[in-house]
Amino acid sequence: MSLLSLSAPVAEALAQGAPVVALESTIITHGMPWPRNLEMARKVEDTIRAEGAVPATVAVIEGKLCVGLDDAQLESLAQARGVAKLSRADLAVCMAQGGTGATTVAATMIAAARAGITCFATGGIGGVHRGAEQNFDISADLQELAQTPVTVVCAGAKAILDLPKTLEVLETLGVPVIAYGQDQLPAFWSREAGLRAPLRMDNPLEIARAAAMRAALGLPGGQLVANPIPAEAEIPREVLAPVIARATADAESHGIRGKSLTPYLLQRIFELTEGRSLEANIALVLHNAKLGARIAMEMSALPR
Ligand code: PSU
Ligand code: MN
Repeated sequence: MSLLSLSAPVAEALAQGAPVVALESTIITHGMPWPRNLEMARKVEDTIRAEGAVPATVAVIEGKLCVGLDDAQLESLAQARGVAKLSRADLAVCMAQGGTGATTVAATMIAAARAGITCFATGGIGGVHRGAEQNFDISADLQELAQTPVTVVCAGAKAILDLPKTLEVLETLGVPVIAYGQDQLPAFWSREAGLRAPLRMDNPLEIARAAAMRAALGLPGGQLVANPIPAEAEIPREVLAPVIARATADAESHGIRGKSLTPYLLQRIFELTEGRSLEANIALVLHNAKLGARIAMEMSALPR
């Protein structure tokens, strides 16, 4: 029995060595409200197709680890309630029990690597949470980047995190953090985090070559590409700072922790910005899908 359930377009593209971009599903089930989540998921897939690559949204459906969903599967996932949020720790358990769950960045990377997909586009990765020195909340996404060979295109770590600590952990784990087209690290809803990124690259070919070189050296792990949100969609850091402080304080006073923290903060920031954060989130995901497709195309064109 094959572990993965590949959609027909994904199976065909992989067999031909054509470019494929993996996509996560937690952003659909836990990151955005219905029906904007479905609209976003469809647009992201269309953006990747328009660039000439094949999208592969990953999720566990009734125990099957699906790589590539059809429109009906996408729609039922977007509408579902109480879906599990799966990471490295619980992916296999959910599959063994025949459950249904959305994959985070970590679980999506695991599925992508198994399928032979080397490029993955998302919004933001998980990182080191504020107060990590007390609560030890560090996303499993960081460990995954250290061990699974997938290039992940995001818009930087979410500004709800402790960004300097997130960069330190990524450095310790040996994960290249590459700002795309600028020196500053982008911070999800804002173009700049007020921190210099460790690395900078300016075109998809360089990023594809660096991934190939990493593989040739036998180094485990992936690369993190941080693509700044388009200027017209950004929410400046100064505007967001008090909103994040308020959302974080609310999470604390309601005792929200663990897996629920990121979804809670995203929802609270959505309310406090009257929906502006969602518009920015959608814009940055589409922007990342486009860059992810271009990187996947350069990867598939490299000599093997
Ligand atoms: N990016 C978004 N929205 C999201 C996420 C990422 O724009 O909801 C999800 C991803 O699936 C990521 C997860 O892996 O949040 C991180 O969760 P945690 O902090 O619990 O590890
Ligand atoms: Mn966490």
